[in-house]
Amino acid sequence: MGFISRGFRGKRRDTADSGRLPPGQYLVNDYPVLSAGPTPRPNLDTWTFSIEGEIDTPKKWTWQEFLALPAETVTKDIHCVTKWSKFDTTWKGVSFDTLFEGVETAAEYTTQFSDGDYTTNLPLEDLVDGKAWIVYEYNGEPLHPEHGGPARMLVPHLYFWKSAKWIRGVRLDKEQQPGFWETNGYNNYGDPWREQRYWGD
Ligand SMILES: Nc1nc2c(c(=O)[nH]1)N[C@H]1C(S)=C(S)[C@@H](COP(=O)(O)O)O[C@H]1N2
Ligand SMILES: [Mo]
Repeated sequence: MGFISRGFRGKRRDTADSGRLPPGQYLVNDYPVLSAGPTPRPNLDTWTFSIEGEIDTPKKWTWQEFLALPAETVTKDIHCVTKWSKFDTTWKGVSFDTLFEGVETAAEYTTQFSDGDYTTNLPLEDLVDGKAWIVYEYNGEPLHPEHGGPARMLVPHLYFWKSAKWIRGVRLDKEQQPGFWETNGYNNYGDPWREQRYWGD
């Protein structure tokens, strides 16, 4: 290992944006849809977002309460494990730092759960310090149902399967609980810069 010479790295940096594209990925301009099942259409009158599990008093917001939380607009590159990447996607939503304000927990892990039974797991530290959001607008428009509307996760520093669509909550876990793709052979962590696509990568 460690066979990447300075010359090789220098050459790659000459290519426009090469430093932005993780290994093995290619750029797309359109916005592919990747869903493991049908598109859920939750009723916003009964929709809630919760934080539960290892927390003394679970937190829960209705859709109206969620929209009233301080929101941010962020522009990020996203990377799907099926090898497409898309640069400069713009989203509006609430950061996990805002959602976790005042939360005390002994948990170091989390599981995100969604309408349609999709789950994905992440270390708690990957959700905080400006790394993750629950977003409800894409390019200034309400998030399309196929892309996870009414609200989805955005965790752009990991492969995009870690960004659960149709998110309904986060469970704080003491132990890691592999989610839907993680129990189907995909990597437990999913760092695109280390090409952690499959279990064992
Ligand atoms: N609930 C749910 N979230 C999901 C998925 C899914 O099948 N169900 N697919 C994941 C995968 S593999 C990717 S690449 C992105 C795709 O998001 P998009 O359809 O908006 O491109 O959503 C992720 N989140
Ligand atoms: Mo994906």
